[in-house]
Amino acid sequence: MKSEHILKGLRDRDPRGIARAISLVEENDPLSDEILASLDDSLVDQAMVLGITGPPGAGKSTLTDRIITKYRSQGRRVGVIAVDPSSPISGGAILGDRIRMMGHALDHDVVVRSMATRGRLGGLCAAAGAAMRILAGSGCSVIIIETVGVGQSEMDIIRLADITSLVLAPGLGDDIQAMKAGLLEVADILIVNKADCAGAETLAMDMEAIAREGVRKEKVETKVCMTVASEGKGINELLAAIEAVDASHRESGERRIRREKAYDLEVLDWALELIKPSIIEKIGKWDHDRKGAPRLQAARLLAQE
Ligand SMILES: Nc1nc2c(ncn2[C@@H]2O[C@H](COP(=O)(O)OP(=O)(O)OP(=O)(O)O)[C@@H](O)[C@H]2O)c(=O)[nH]1
Ligand SMILES: [Mg+2]
Repeated sequence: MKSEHILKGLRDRDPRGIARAISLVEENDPLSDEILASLDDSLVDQAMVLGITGPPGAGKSTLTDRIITKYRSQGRRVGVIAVDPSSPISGGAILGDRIRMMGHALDHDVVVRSMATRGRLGGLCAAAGAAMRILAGSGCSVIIIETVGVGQSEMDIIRLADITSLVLAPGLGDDIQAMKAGLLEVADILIVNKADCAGAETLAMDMEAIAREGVRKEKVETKVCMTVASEGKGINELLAAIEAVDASHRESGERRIRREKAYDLEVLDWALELIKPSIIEKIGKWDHDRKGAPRLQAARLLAQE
């Protein structure tokens, strides 16, 4: 009965049903398989997954909000996965993102999902991948993943995206420099937001230079866009850049390659998820002497029938 109810909610594309389905899969509920198997794979294949990453305060959520508005005006249904590095207890940033997307709160064709990175038991890629599949399977043809580009788990999650954009803004400080390097490598589009603020031109020139140098090994041209997200400026140009990258990735086969890598990443994450309970059970039952390095004990435990 429960299962029918959940599956109906998904079929009806009811935001609450979708949220419930994502939660169940995230919690590894026994219904997970049924939920995931009910999804239309062709919708998942066709959806465009856009990663938006960058330092705190660069304007990622404000941009996301503007991008949603544009896609909605084209009649497309949009899903958002907001990955929140803050504590799940304080919930500050989750609330922030929710509030900023309030403009779409009553729109049933915008489905926002927050996901905390801390305090979670399971793999983030597994959970985010499942959320992406459920959102796409329930008709979202655009899925935006917003992450603050810091930790490794966030670098991993960005690999789930078909297209990655890095949002920067002038005056965000030196710590950004360090993280930029890694992110620049994966970014297809460099967005200089807060173009209304001092230093934006210089930043954009720096980014243009970096884009020309070709930081990335496989080197597809990196685009640089300037935006004032708070005023909705530069959004049409940004969308055009996104569409262009998408088209070129589809044509060159890059999109398929990324999807395959992302798929493998999800499989790995799920495999670790699924094996965990049995290991925990083994450890619970294991009568060992706690002598020697724990690493050796772990190897012995795994070798045990
Ligand atoms: N001047 C100016 N302010 C902007 C612009 N875009 C966003 N802001 C402001 O910058 C602040 C941060 O914007 P957010 O969209 O929350 O930034 P974020 O990157 O999502 O931040 P986190 O989610 O906390 O990492 C807000 O006060 C926005 O109103 C812009 O283009 N120009
Ligand atoms: Mg944000």
